[in-house]
Amino acid sequence: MRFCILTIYPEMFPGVLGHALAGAALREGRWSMEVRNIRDYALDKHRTVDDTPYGGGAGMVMKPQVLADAIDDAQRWMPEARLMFMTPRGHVLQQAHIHAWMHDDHVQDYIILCGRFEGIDERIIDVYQPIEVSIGDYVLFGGEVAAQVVMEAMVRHHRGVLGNQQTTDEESFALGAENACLLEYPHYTKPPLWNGRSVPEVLLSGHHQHIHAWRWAQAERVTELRRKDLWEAYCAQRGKTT
Ligand code: 6GU
Repeated sequence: MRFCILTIYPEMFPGVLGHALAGAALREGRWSMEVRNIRDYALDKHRTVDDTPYGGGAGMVMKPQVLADAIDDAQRWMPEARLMFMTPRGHVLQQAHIHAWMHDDHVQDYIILCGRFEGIDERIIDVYQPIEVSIGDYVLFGGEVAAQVVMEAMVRHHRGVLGNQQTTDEESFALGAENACLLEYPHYTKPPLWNGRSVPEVLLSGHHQHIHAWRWAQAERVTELRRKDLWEAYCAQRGKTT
């Protein structure tokens, strides 16, 4: 799996992805990342990448030709790559998207364009038709952190990166699969009694069927309480009444 990142802040990468499991997998070559500075495609002596918006208003807009040259260069390098543009106007990222992209065996290359300022010239979107991706309904300074969120979610699902495959498999009943999903059940570890609080008896029983049933019931309960949207989708899929 290969990523090509287009940004005016290349020093922000690999960022969090240089550490822990993702970082180890990067060093082992299980996934790779090439970071290109959009500013390198600016031709004037000040290396200008932005300009004032037509029609007036606050903020600056990234210039089309500089972006086009950066994207063209990345696409020459990765002709089959999926092009993504990080923007709060995009589709809000869901685990189902990660799942769909990861299981498309045809495309394992991704070019991720990180926007800054007020945005990019709309004609770039018209011409290149990137997948526009947001990580939630709030506004960040730019797409760099969001790109790392998308990459971490993908790297995490990449074969051989997660040591314990069961961790993702088990999530197919919690958040994870393409199906409607539930939030995670509560977890406990040693000691059995901490600060006067004990661990639910069933988890100490060694009875795997009972444990499974308890966890499932807990996952349903927490999902119904916290996330009516997920709960309704889950019930609809299972023909359950809410
Ligand atoms: Cl992808 N970019 C920015 N600038 N803000 C965001 C976002 C992306 N996703 C949520 N907020």
